[in-house]
Amino acid sequence: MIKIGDVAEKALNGEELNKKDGYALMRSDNLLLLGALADELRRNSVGDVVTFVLNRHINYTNICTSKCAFCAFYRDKNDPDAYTLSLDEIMKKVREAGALNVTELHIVGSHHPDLPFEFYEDMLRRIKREYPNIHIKAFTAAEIKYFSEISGSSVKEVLQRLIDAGLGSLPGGGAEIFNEKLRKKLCPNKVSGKEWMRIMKTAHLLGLKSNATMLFGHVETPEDRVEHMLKLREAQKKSKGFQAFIPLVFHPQNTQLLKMGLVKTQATGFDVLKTFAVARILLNGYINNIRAYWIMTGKKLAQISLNYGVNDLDGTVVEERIAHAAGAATEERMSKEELIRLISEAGRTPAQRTTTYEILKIYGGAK
Ligand code: V47
Repeated sequence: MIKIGDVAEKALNGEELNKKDGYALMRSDNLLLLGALADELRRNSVGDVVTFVLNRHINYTNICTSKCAFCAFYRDKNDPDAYTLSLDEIMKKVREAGALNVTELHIVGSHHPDLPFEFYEDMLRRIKREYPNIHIKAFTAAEIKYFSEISGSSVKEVLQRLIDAGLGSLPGGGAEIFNEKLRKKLCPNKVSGKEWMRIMKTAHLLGLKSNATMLFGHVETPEDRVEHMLKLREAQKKSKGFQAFIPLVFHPQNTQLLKMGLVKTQATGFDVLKTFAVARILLNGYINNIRAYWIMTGKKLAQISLNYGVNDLDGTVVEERIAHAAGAATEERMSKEELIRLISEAGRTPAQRTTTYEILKIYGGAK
């Protein structure tokens, strides 16, 4: 059996960890050791600065043909609470965001059966016409594949047309968990893991940066998580296009997974911190930004995760629908002041970043 101390030594010597090392880490209950190791690797690679972004999320529609078993956000066209925002309604939200001085819009929706591809191009063009300096991070790889299907264009053409219309980067959603057998149960109507990766590779070749997520705490095993992270590490060696890894804590309320009795609980704090620490240990030097999406971890655990390999706390968000449809108890927005307080009280240096991780402003320094 692999000893966790040996894996730690290997990691500290800068040796690349393999799958079995990863399994040993993820199977370990020695959270303090994992945390200390992740913290040391984080300190060596990115230092004490913890970044955040001033952003606003916009979910343009909840009407979706994909119907993933983990999702509580989607609706059928005829459901009473189904919605699709018009371009004018989207612009109203964009202007609200503009007034808050956000630098980033995070725009994702679903697989809408009727909207033409031109709707998405028009959306980007209208935003950019009024706010040429705002960064638009929009459309998951799953949406990109869907746009390619509805437009009859290749993924590359779709991405190029969106870039021409003002797309700045891709968010990391839709990755879920790469195990294809599980995906057949969880999201059979959506992009496969392999396709997700291929779309990201194409995007990176076109010069777009992207993030990568992993949805965890549902039916996956600890080994599935490790394999997911290692697939990202291998892809990153070639493309270098992933800017951040964001483990997303599964919320079961109102989902098929809960209704079918396949998931009854949510990942515990222990499990969440362990997953962050293992992500840092396996990805350090490859994807150096490990982000806590506080909407899904909760604010307090997000703050503690800063001792478990995390160096980035997402942003102001303003409006969040996906996790809240599934029972998230967090607020939907966090002020810049609160982000700064969480970070500095943890003894770290808060810094506002752009979407592409340039530092805009460093705040005061740690206590
Ligand atoms: O892909 C869906 C997840 C993702 C649930 O790249 C759920 O900057 C928990 O990707 N419980 C969308 N999670 C969110 C996302 C994201 C968020 C913040 C920042 C970035 C970024 C990306 O939400 C989906 C899916 O994996 N999700 N349902 C649920 N019940």
